[in-house]
Amino acid sequence: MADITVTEHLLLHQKRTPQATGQFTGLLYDLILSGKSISRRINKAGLLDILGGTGEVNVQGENVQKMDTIANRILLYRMERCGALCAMSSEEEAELIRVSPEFPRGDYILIFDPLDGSSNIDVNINVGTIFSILRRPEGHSDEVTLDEVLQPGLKQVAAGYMLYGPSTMLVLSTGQGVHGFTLDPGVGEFLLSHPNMCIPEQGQIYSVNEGNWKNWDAPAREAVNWFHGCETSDGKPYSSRYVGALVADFHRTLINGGIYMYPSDAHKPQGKLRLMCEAAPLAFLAEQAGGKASDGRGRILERVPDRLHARTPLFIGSVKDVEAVENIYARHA
Ligand code: AHM
Ligand code: MG
Repeated sequence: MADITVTEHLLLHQKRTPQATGQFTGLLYDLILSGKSISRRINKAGLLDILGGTGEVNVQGENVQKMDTIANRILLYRMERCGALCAMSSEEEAELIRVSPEFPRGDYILIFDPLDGSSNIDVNINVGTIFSILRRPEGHSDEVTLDEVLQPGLKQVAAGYMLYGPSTMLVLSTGQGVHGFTLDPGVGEFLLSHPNMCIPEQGQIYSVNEGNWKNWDAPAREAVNWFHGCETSDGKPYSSRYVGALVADFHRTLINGGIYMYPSDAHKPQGKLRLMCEAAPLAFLAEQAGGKASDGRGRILERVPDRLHARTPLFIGSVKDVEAVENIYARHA
């Protein structure tokens, strides 16, 4: 099984899709190549003087890390030239990026968080790149409009992430289940290591930044409190785990089950996480793996963003754990 490369996997998918032109496969190929370049830089970050901040603050009001900028540039440079895209949106860029007319343009739109969890990088803890791929609606004029990009997560044609951890992994869904690939650095290829990933129906772990407790409203407190009192099937209390890098906390949840929560709070009334480049792609993966993703009151994938950097509360993971939270929010409606 570990002999199947991601390229072979993508070509198989292309063969099974009669209308495929190869544009989408080419897009994913270039995205994966960008991920390998980022992974290589991260592996050597402590040796290359690329740790720490740049001194700038990004569009999200967060301190920009040097590696944020490097990962963003790697993705923008390669993906603008891939021939499959008409537009891109990055967590690090305020505006929509339209592919320059000097490059061939395609039908797809790429949304990404170049380096999620980047405040962890100085302490050598997991970070990752999260991506979402949309198709441009038909019947458009030449210039891509913002309205064409502001699509609900349900419309994603693919989503995934590259996790730069003890191993570099690619987790991908093109709408036919979720598959995980591990980078073999010796051969420079991602090999299929986790076919058909499924989230257990109920987990044993809850993941949330409890430092925000005093700023939460009643339903958020009640939801977290519910997991304090929750027991696993063998009568043990739920464990608490919080890396502080969504991509890493989600990856654990995808494999082991449980729930990741980032509710809104008094300082972040819309929530912290970005709908288009963080919540929607992970919600797509969660649902494809048999799990659930909610903003407490409804399905993340049905949320229509009103702007590129719209934020949302997020509750994601095992079906039963996310339903428990939704029930609490419904009682407070
Ligand atoms: P980032 O994309 O700039 O790294 O910000 C998002 C991160 C998530 O990865 C993580 O889950 C969350 O912010 C942590 O926030 P907090 O430090 O408030 O717990
Ligand atoms: Mg992020």
